[in-house]
Amino acid sequence: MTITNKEFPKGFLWGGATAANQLEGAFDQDGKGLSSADLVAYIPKDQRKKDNAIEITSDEIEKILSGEKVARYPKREGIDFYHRYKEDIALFAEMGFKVFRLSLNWARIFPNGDDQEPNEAGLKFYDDVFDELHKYGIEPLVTLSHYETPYGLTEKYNGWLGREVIGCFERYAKTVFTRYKDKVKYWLTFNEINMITLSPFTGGGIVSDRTEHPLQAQYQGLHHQFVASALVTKACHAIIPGAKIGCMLARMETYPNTPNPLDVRKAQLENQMNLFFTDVHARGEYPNYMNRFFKENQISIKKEDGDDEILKEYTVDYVSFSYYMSLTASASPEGERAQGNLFGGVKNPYLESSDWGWQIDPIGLRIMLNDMYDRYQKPLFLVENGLGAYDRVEEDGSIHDDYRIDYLRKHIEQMREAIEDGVDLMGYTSWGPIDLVSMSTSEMTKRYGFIYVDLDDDGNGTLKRSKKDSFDWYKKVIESNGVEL
Ligand code: BGP
Repeated sequence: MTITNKEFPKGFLWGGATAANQLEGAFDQDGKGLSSADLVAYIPKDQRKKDNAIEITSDEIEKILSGEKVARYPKREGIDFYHRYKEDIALFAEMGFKVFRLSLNWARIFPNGDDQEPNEAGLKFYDDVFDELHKYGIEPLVTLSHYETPYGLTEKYNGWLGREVIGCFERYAKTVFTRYKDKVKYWLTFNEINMITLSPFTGGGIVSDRTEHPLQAQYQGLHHQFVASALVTKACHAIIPGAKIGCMLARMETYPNTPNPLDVRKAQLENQMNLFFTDVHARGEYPNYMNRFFKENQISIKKEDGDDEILKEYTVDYVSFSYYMSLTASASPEGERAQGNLFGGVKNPYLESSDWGWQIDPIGLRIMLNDMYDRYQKPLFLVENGLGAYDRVEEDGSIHDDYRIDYLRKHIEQMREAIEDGVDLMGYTSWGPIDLVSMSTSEMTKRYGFIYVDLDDDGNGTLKRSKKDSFDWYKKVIESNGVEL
């Protein structure tokens, strides 16, 4: 424990972040329809093409839907939050959470995505979760779409490629704003909206082999998400006075490998390609630097009359992002590659990496926060950050995760520095406060939690929850409002 004597601003929102598809389980209970995440099967590491298991082909979909057993489906099972949310929320409350980030599983509420009426059982589940949170004074922070596009929309429209999906999303959002207007005041539209251009099925329910020009399809789907995000921002303000609604980006701060102007330019370009998504949300228009990319890749975005005005008028209240690591760009193809969560780059010799090759860079967080605040002049919210690691359970059941404490402490220190630099940071929700299924690997062994869940990669385990050392540490951090790190 480090004592800093420096408190975070009053009302700073400390907590943790999750997503329905990695947490809830109960994928087919109480009227829920299938979502994109439910189709993602577990592909053993040695059989994976890339370092992730989240894309899918038409053939694979057919096999899965015909009942052919591909492997197991960890995201369908989650960690059974659906039935254990009371126990889990009590543990979050014990840590003193001020806020809990969760997503609503769209297909739990509109099973096919485009149903005329919502599924009452789905709405009721989230009512119960919000009531439980409020019992302990925890504010929900709700993501409307976290890789959970209802599969029915893939069948009908190839996911977000279809403009019709904007209307379906609006209906869903208006339904939940109306239903939860007295229970939820912090909202996010799309989790890591840049995912649609990295993994279009996970990010937007788009099956690439059903498109003629996959890149064009990704950016067209993204345009529909931008318009939908702006329209629901408008609806949120109309339905819930005083609510705050933001966007969310997987932020990748990218450094040049050397002062060689070619490397500097490469890093600039990669940062632009990453910031493009928040630029549209926060500034309300497509930035000029994208024109060249669209031209060189024969991408032409089909817009309808009024789209530009909608983007301009309904910008977000705050900008949120995930930050796990930084990247380094080199104009020359040589050099040792660093691994990342769908992102690459060359290895930065000044940084250590996690067991999954993600380069750990707390100072990069300070740099990024300064840059983002400077760029947007809107409040920022760090809604995902953490260390995916292997945990060992000792014979007496204890788990000594000092490596996790070290990672989090260093990042929180840099957040404080950024606040002192003048950045307006609303809060911090570390990723996976309770162990959950990994997004990129569909495994359980990559753990982020303060709370351990007894479940392995093959789905064996009692699902019992237990506290790691980091549990008491984070409790103190929150209790002291960041003074005791
Ligand atoms: C983000 C996603 C999360 C999450 C996290 C950690 O990209 O928004 O859903 O899981 O990364 O990634 P992983 O689970 O692959 O370690």
